[in-house]
Amino acid sequence: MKRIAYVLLLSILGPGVVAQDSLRYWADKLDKYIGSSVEDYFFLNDFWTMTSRTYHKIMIGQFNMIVAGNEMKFDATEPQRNLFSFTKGDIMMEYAGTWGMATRGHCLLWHNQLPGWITAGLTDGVDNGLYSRDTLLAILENHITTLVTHWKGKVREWDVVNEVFDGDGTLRESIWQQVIGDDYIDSAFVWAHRADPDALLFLLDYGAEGLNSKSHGIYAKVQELLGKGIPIHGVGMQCHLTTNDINFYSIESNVKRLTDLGLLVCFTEVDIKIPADEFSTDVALQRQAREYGQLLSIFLNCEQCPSFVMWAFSDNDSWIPDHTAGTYGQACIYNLKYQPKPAYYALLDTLRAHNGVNVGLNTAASNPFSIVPTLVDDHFIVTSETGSPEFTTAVITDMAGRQIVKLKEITAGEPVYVSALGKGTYVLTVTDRNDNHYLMKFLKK
Ligand code: 9MR
Repeated sequence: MKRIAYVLLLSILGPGVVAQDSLRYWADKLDKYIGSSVEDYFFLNDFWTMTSRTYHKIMIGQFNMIVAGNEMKFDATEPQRNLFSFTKGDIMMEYAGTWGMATRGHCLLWHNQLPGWITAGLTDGVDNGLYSRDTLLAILENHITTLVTHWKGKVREWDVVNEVFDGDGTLRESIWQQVIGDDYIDSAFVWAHRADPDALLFLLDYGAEGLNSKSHGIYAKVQELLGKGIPIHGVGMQCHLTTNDINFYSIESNVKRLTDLGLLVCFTEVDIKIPADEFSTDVALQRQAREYGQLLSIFLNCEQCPSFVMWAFSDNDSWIPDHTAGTYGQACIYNLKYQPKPAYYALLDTLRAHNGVNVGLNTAASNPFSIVPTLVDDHFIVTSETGSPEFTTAVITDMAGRQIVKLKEITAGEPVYVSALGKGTYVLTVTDRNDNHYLMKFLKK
């Protein structure tokens, strides 16, 4: 019954729903995947509401990649030993197929969202002897093989091991680690690869986007795995970030050292949360927009980075408010009512810029200054539709936030020359006498 409703909904939405000039449109042109996690609510229980219609319109219109938020995890897929349940995951993978989206599979192994029959092997977090190493290995092999075989050819990227590190870069003492030992990671990748040799296999974690103890531990581990010939293809950076607290330079460096090993890097659960005392302020929303754009640019500048996936696209569906007891929120690119936020336009403009279109970051929907800078080869001109405001500075930074050029006292309408700018994507920030900032992202060819 629910499946019929689902097919009907899709036919009502119609093929025209795949939007032009959307995130998806520009990402497709760059051979990149941009996506979002989805929750079963909009697939199973809430079909006929306007919200659901809006939700699917955005999902299909803006994204070319999908990941199930919960439905392919251990507790959802094997609630009882060797009794598998694939229905919800199937619906989502089918949806992806219908709408030409690529998929991520999340996740084969984690310490959370395990069924009770597995967690029964721990007492107060410590191995209680219920399972021997051999038994738990057999359980894990069966789980991984069954899932990957079931979705063979349908999942592009599997999150094989999720959050297996502690903050200090050592392996987390999960049930897998305690009962099996550290080599459970090696085995997990081998089994996944055997079941679908074409799937790309990832190790992912949170809080390890930049250079820190955890990411050093991950770096050492993936080097070790590669050295042993274990079939791992990439590292996932979850990117649950906080506004005003992101070191893009550090993230870029970490991406580089991992891709230098020949690995792929995916941004797999992006959101940028705002503290409650800054909710809905222009300053916070504009800053968040810049940050989304910067993160996306790091991704777009990286040839070995295929997928940029957000953990929900609307503040209405985000996990952040619950998880932080309301002290943070507004982390997504659409608001509670599914209206695009400045962050959405920042992603759109960043994608346009990487397609060679020079665009102001503050597009019609969010441009407070009516200033239209244009960058032609070695110079740019800042003009204003509202007269000729005076500008104090123009600063050009690269996508890691490093300042490349700073110019003082620029005048509206007059060309400003920027020589010595190498090829790449930059952000131009122009500040007027009232300390209003205008930002433009551009590609120097
Ligand atoms: O989005 C998921 C949320 O609905 C669940 O309640 C939560 C349970 O831990 O898991 C969320 O997804 C997590 C993801 O699987 C791994 N990284 C952190 C995500 C947010 O908690």
